[in-house]
Amino acid sequence: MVDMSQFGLEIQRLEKALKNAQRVLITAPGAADGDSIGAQLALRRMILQRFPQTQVFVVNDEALPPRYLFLPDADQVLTPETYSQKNNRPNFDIAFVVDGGIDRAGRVKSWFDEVATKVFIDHHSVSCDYPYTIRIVDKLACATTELVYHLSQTQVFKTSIEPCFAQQIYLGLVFDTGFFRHSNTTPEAMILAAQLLRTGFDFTRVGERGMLERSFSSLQLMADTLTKAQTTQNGKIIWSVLTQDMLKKYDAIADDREGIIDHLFLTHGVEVALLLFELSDNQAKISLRSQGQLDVARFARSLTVRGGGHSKAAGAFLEMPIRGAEEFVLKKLIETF
Ligand SMILES: [Mn+2]
Repeated sequence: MVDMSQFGLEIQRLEKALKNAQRVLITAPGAADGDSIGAQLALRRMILQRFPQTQVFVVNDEALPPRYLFLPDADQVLTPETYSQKNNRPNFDIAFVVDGGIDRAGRVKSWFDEVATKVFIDHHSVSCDYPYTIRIVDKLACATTELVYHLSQTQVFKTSIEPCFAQQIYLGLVFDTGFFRHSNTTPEAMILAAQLLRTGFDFTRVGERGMLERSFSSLQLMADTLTKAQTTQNGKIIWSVLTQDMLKKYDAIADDREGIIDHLFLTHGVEVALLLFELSDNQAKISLRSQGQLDVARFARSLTVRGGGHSKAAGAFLEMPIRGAEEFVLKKLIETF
């Protein structure tokens, strides 16, 4: 359960900084996902509502993935290029990074570094040495938007929960809990979702467009990858390989592999699923899912120092050609299984 009273002092300092702020920067690591984009846009709304003297800029290193363009305020998400077309030199009074640390925010990091008040809002359990001014970090929140919601209901913000704000928060909840099925799902998160639904936004659309929709090329890539899947150990291990040639064939992008591992894993009788993805001639990334018998985070770390994750979902980077990686990982997996 998220308890905001632990952040009393931080919230006081946040209020003071926002009262005196003109220009506000909001960012997040890499390409936005459902939680990070929901959190950034909801935060923007709540700041503008309570501190109308501010100008709030949401700037991400990479452009917003098309699947999120349906979200309210999606047109407010800028890249360093689109920001610079319309604005002067980036200078801000307060900057926020949400859903992950500033070290992965690409080109926006140098902008953030220069800002006097640096705010970190997150639900990951990463320890980082970056000198943030204000930290609102709670591992118990299932999504950053859950934390942002609780912040929005403190005395400082008292944000009114209207349909636009509600669906931004809701997208983060469904994204990070996988429609309330991952182990991070809490009764509190479901109660919050129910409250949000009462505002009457189109939750079917948020779920389908923001979570499930694929481009046609991505659909073909998935079909091909699933067709090439193989099983071993009486169907308990399933794996498939996705190469750069396949990406080219379907005119797909790396992001289009999202969700394929879930289809492999949700095959009847499967206990461990493995997807190997060719990054370049000599580099591969693997994704792993497990029902729980095999700790795939530990397995990933046994392959390389560049491996890790959770016991049921993990990944690793391997410095080897894709077919070599396939042979290496599969052999290790069968030995460990
Ligand atoms: Mn998140």
